[in-house]
Amino acid sequence: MALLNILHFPDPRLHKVAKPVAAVNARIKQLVNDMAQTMYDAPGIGLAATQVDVHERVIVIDLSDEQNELRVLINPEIVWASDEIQTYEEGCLSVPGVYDEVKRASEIKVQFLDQNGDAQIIDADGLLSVCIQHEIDHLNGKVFVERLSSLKQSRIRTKIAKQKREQAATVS
Ligand code: QAP
Ligand code: CO
Repeated sequence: MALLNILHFPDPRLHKVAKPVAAVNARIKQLVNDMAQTMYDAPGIGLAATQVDVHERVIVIDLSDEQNELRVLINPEIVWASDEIQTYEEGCLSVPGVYDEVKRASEIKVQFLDQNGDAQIIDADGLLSVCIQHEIDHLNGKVFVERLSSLKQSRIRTKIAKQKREQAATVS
């Protein structure tokens, strides 16, 4: 297992569209293990392969406090979404320190392959629904801040640039 490097917004590689996984083989299983370890180490509740510069359609999610309920979604497809919308304050491992409210479908039905390559279909609502939609956005090259108003996006870019300058000045 290995910890992977997480790309940070506004890295242009976060805008690449990920390709479908052709076969859930040993290489993909290794990627899943490394992504899970990277998410748990952060810690975070969701990570898409795009965020670790692998442009294949793989997501890991674990909403549990004990980090013992790993969900793996390969080639996820939203096959149904509710008209009802929910608002959730989202964050992202690729945009540390930034949290803001995003509106998304309340409930979704998602089809995917699990880590054994078996087809699954689940209904998700609440935080799981938000998290799956957030991570599928990553696979499509979209970061949650790009769903905010352009004023908010420009404030976030300014804040990140300032953090980067301060970090550079603080390094021992
Ligand atoms: C995506 O996000 C998500 O800013 C997963 O300093 C978030 O795991 C989906 C994190 C909220 C739905 C709702 C963020 C860790 C982790 C930070 C994460 C930070 C440290 C974010
Ligand atoms: Co994210």
